[in-house]
Amino acid sequence: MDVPANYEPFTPETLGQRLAGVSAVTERLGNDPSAWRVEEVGDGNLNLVFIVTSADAALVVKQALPYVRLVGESWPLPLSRSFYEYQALSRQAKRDPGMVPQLLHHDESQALVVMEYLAGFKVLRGKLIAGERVSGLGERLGLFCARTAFRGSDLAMDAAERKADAALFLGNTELQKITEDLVFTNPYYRAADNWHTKGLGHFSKVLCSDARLKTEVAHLKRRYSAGAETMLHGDLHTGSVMCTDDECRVIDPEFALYGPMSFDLAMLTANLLMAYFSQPGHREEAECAPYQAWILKEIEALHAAFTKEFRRLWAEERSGMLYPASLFEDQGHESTAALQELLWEIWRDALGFCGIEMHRRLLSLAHNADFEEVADETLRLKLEARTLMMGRELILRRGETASAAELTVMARHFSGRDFT
Ligand code: SR1
Ligand code: MG
Repeated sequence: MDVPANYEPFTPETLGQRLAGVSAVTERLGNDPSAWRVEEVGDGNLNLVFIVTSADAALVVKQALPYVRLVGESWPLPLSRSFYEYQALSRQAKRDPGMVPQLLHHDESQALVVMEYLAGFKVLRGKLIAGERVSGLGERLGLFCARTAFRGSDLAMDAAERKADAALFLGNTELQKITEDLVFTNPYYRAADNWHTKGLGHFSKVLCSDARLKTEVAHLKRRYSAGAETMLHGDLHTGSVMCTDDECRVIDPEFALYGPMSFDLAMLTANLLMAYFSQPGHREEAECAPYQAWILKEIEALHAAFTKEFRRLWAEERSGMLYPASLFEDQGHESTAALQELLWEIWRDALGFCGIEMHRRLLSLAHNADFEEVADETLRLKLEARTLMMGRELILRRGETASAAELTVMARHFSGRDFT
């Protein structure tokens, strides 16, 4: 793996000197690095994240390590993920302005991106565990998913430009391999780094011994790896969203790739459903029920906003080579049926990807704090079993769930069952 000779992982002690020569930084923080406070706050699986503060301003510095932070140096990982993250953020900033942190600087050899500090924002997963609401959450994220999916695809882009861009992101191979393995494969066999809550082994066996299920998962994995429709965030879970009480930003697109238009929407849906299923582990019944109802409403809002915005973009921005007006409107034919069929395909794929994400976060290597922070093991097992069983239903019967309202009815049904 290529690590430039001058690459060095920074520490709070060394980072200031390095940034002292970067005008995008000194314009904001001033010229005296000894007056800055540097704190390493990364709590994700892969990278270093620093907050650098001066008397006047603050910014965030994200640096890739040449290995997986969660595991250590035994699992090397290319520094180039920082380049892909920077490229993805630049595109998302154009496709849905204001929804990603402002980019200030990128240093490819140090695998480093400097960006806006989101003052007052907290990681969405933490807010969901704490029982905090975000007004307009589902709607705002639905707009983001629709705009990035549509505007990054052959529905809107110049075909040659899109192909060149897809070729660029093909280089993010190792990150895609993590998803191919950890998300689509490892939950369904005894992979070496799998782990799960005590007692969940029975449910793992139920999934591993279901050939029909594994066939559907294999179809969906093929969609993920060969369905290069649009530039995806690639890892859009609730740890990749930061919020205040009424605003959202999307961060961390280092898993970016060209893939199916449904994928980001699916990851978000799955992680909101996991927040929903885990709630009894975080609060008493009286508070739990209304908060769970709020999460389900936001899931419905996410899908309603996605569909509405996708329809609007179809009518107003369909200038790419797919479904051209020359074949439809220009000849006096409506394109409504084509749109409806495409939206149905997106929805159906999204339910399948959603089920798989619900499985991998409980059975594969990288789990979610939503469940990990439930101290009562008996309760955790019960909540996780419900989540796994609903994930299975989603994968196997994704063609039979017609709407987000039906999806939330299904979630209520599974949340009321005891599989243990
Ligand atoms: C080894 S990386 C594990 C997980 O962390 C990232 O956030 C992705 O979700 C990946 O699957
Ligand atoms: Mg991440």
